[in-house]
Amino acid sequence: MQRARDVLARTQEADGSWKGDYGGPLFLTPVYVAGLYVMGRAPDARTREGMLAHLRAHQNDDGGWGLDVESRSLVFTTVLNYVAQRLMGVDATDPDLVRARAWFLPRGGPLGSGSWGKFVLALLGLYDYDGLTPIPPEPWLLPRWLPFHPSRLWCHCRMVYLPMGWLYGRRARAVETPLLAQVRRELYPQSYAAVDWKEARNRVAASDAYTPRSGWLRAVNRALGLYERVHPKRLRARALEECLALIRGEDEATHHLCIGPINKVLNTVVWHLARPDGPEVRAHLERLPDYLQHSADGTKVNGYNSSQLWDTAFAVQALVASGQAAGARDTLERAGRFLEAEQVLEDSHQAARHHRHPSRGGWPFSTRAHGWPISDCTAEGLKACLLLEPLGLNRVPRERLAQAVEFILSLQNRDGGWATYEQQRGPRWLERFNPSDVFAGIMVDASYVECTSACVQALVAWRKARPEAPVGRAIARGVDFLRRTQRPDGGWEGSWGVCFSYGTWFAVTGLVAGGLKPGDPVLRRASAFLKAHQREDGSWSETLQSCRERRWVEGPMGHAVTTSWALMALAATGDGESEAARRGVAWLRARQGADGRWPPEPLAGVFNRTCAIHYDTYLRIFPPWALSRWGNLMS
Ligand code: LAN
Repeated sequence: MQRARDVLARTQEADGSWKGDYGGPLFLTPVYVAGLYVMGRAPDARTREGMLAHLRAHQNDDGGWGLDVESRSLVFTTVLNYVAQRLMGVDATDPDLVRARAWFLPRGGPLGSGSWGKFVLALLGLYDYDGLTPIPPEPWLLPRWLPFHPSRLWCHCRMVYLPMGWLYGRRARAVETPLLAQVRRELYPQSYAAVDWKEARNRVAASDAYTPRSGWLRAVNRALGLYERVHPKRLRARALEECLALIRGEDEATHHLCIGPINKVLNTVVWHLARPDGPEVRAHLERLPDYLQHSADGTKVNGYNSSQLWDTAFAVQALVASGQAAGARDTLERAGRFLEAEQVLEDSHQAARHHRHPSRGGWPFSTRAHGWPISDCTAEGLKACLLLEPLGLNRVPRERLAQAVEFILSLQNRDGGWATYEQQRGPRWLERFNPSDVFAGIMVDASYVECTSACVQALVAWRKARPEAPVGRAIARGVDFLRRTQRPDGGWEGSWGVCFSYGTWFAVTGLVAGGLKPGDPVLRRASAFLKAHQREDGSWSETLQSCRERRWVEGPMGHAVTTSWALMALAATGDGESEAARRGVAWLRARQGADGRWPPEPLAGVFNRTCAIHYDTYLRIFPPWALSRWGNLMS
């Protein structure tokens, strides 16, 4: 544990945070390259070399690219990464690109791609807008009370479809170049002129169809197709204006970072077309490099501008849990400063006009500048500050801690749980209209086990520090949500980590914080669930396939992060002294290297059930945290 703590201390940034690679997805880099190309730009030489190396490193044996670095090939990412490499100057005769073509051509090329791929290609003029299911901007003009008003979509989804609507409404398209003309000839199994675009709208290769298009969605698409033929010009102009105003709102609230890498690129392209060389474009270009990550496996576009706040809050908790905070005072002091510096202090400008929830008091996943605070990031930030308080290392003033609590309370859903950035706004049936093909659960921000547990834990910690705080009812409702979501097998499904081990760790920790005692049937079932999935060698192992198939799927090896989650959950249920826990701890200890680190293993993060994402600090945070939980129980 001492060596593990030293590793954490050594890898802290000067600003007190932990900052690392947040890669994994393989659809972000090509969108970035395509966006630059539409603007007549290209990555600088170092970035270009790094990106090419990254794509080479992650091409699958069959010649394609997966949705992320670990998954099987999709047409979506294979075609986009092929195009990105061509745009960065790789020749069509390059053997790896020849292999890629051999993979995607029999699957229809762009015609088989998931819908976002088709959109990006349309932007480049490599796919006809007639072949897209319509994404008109007009829904933004509908009355807000409608259950399907776009402001009710999950913020990540609506912030991607917002610039898409503007670009679609304008049929925005890159200036044609000889290179684009040539690439267009390479992409299709038949001649471009012979493509039946209407038919192409409904086509998607089996590899890309994770979320099937429902009858409901197909009906809406048909209706929108008819609307597109008759849409009034004046209405379109007004809708485009509304979209542009909302895009400006997003840019300003996020200091031009935008909520994520996709709308970051699309918004930049929007401004390039709306006001070429204007101040908006300049402001955007300055913030583009924030998303770039140069790593051992090349250069990639990160999934977020960073995961700093999240990692720092966890690092603090792991260090304090180890019971020897004294030895890590400097590290914790710096972390405390970082937490202080990144809390959001004000609501964004005209929040309601821009469909934004008030943000004062919240913590984002990354940095204050990002401007989108999240329920569980706020909860973990608050928990960390409250742990630092008795050590004299908390820097956040009382009233700002109270604002964090207010922020958390303002996000609780009617079902007692917490979603991510907002209260649930849309009905669950909106999921039937998910048009993305490759992702699940992108339409509605509904309650999650992880967010709910984190908020319950934070409120409990707050009540311990300030016994007069009126948070009892919120806690009780959260606990009730956690109870209700336990599956018959005793586990909980996680959404943002792989998968049942993550969900169960959160659920159990929240329930115990909320007052459940060892011996409670809920905890006994959870413990039995975990024990049933322990491997011969004492470890636990879960892969991304767990999230996709919604049942526990093991990999060939034990994973230190999965084992840590399982061990922490077991300890919380009261089974920390069981034989199962002993064997798990022994495995985890034996796996630590002489340098204090745990060796690399498959990605432990996930989103929207299908895409893996890398959390750089998890292998440094969770194993020592788990070991110390166990150590404390034993002493
Ligand atoms: C994240 C990153 C952080 C993550 C946690 C805080 C860990 C989680 O507990 C709540 C959900 C959240 C905020 C989250 C949601 C989905 C994100 C934003 C991501 C996994 C990072 C990238 C991903 C985003 C959706 C990627 C772009 C793709 C789309 C489908 C829009």
